[in-house]
This record gives sequence, structure tokens and C-alpha cells, in this order.
Amino acid sequence: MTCILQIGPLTERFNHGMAAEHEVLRFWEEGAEALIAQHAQRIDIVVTSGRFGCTAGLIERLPNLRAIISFGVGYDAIDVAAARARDIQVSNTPDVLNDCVADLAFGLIIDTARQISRADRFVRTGKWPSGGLPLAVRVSGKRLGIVGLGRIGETVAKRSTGFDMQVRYHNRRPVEGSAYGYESNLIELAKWSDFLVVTCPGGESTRNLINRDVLDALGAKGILINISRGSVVDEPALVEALIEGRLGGAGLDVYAHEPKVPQALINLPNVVLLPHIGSATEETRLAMEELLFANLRAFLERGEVLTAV
Ligand code: 8YV
Repeated sequence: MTCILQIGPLTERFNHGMAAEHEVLRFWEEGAEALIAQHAQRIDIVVTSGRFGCTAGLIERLPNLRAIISFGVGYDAIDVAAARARDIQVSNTPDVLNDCVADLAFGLIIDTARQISRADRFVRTGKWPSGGLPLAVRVSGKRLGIVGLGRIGETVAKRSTGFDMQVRYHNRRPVEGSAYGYESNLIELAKWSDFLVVTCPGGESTRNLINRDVLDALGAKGILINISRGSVVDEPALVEALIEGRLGGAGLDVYAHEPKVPQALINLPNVVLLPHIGSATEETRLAMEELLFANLRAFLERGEVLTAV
């Protein structure tokens, strides 16, 4: 019988579904180390998520591992190179979350520019009768820069048509057939943009891509939106730029060391902070679970995952 190692808990429904259909060892429960030591030879599938990942060290301890099936589109926490070296298949859950993540990116653009969360706090804390808020920043008609025009970036760009925005993007290479303007130089894109939205994958190749120079190019009127991975932004440089007024504002769903959010960001009024909820709707999380199960079934029945990374 297939023995699955599940790295971390997902929804009750998911954990239940897994346990009902398969023999599942739960890595997050007490005694997991002893369980792995006992069953290492039998474990042929790891089920994980973008958050829980799968390290090279764990892969090494599982000599008969054949597939790593993950929940989430990002797989920077999975050591894919270590998996490939042993012909271990890795799957993620792409596409089904594009809409919700792009919706949230736009939510952050509007919230950060128009100060929605700040205005809500203003009303709730009883400040309205004794004053007003500073004027906000207009959203419609502005310039939208996209860092990483992949599936999510495209979906963010599509949203912008309702706001009469101009769109340009930066990738390592131009996207063939794309209707949007390509900018090979990220600094130039940041200079041009009113809103710079980070939608590229995380991992070593994009670590600290949004550095001090990019933030300075975006400038005192520019707004940074990050719905990708905290690792893509040099977080101390971001904090400094915001405190010194060199950057206009930021809307963030992801951070360098989740769930830690720097206190300096919490203290700033021109920053909107979300707890990594890009895909967190009932509909999308269900679709992600279904795609994970479909990958698992495909691997068990035909030896091949459906959406390999
Ligand atoms: C998930 C995400 O919350 O898909 C991703 O890459 O960051 C989110 O959709 C996460 O992967 C779950 O751990």
C-alpha cells in the first residue's frame, strides 16, 4: 500500500480526505521523527504545500520517494533540484488561483492608494468628528508596472483595463505575443510606474530583486505591491525607504520571515499589511485541493502527475 508523508496540516476537509483514502503519516504531529525512522523505506509520496515545503535533507531520508505533491503555485520551499536529481516528480497547483491572487493585488493597489484600511481605522477609532484624513492617490489612469508577467501577472494586467491604466512589464525575456510593453531594465520600469506589482516566483533567482535602487526608482510617489514572496523584496531596504519617505507606500501580502511582520511596517500609516491570503477564498482553496488530489490520483494510477513544476 502507498504510504504518504503529509508535511503539514491543510484544511480539516483535506486532512480528512487524505486519511480516508490513503495511509498517511503526519509529519507535524508528535512522534513524527520516530515514525519516519520506522517507515522511511515505505514512504513513496510526500504531500506538502508552498508554506511547508520539502527540504533536501528530508528527501535524502526517504530512499523510495517518487513524488512530491504540493498545494499552492509557489514551490520555492521545495528543493526541486534535489528531487530532480533522483527523478522524483514534483507537482504544484497552478492557474486555479490566478483570479483570486490578481483580485487581491488589485485590492491592495486600491487600498494602499485610497487608504481604505486607514480610513476604516479612522472611523472605528472615533477620529472622524475631530478631523480628516490626508488626501489619497488616484488609481484610475495610472501606470502599472508588473515584475514577472507569468500567469498571475497577466491576470493582474487584465484587471487594469477597467481602470484605464497603461501596463508595462519586466521579465528576463519578453513574453512572445504579449500585448504589454516590455522593459528589460527593472530600474527603468520602476521609474515609469506609479504602481509596481511583484508577481514573479520566489527562490534564489529572484532574491532581493526589489532592492534599494528599484525602490528609489519607484520613488516618493510610487507604491509597491507584493503578492509573490517576501524573499523577492529586500525587506530592510523597503522599511528604510518607507520611513525616510523615499517610497510612497506599500501593499504587502507576503514577508521575508512569515508570520513575522517588522514592527516598523506596522507603525507606518501608508502601508497595508495582509497575512498571506492571496489564494485564501473558499472557492480557490477548494479548487487547489481538488487539483492536488487529481495530481495524486494521476500519479498513483499512471505514474505521472498532471501539473509538474
Ligand atoms: C498558499 C501561495 O497560501 O500558492 C502559493 O504559492 O503562496 C498560496 O496560495 C500557499 O502555497 C499554501 O501554503
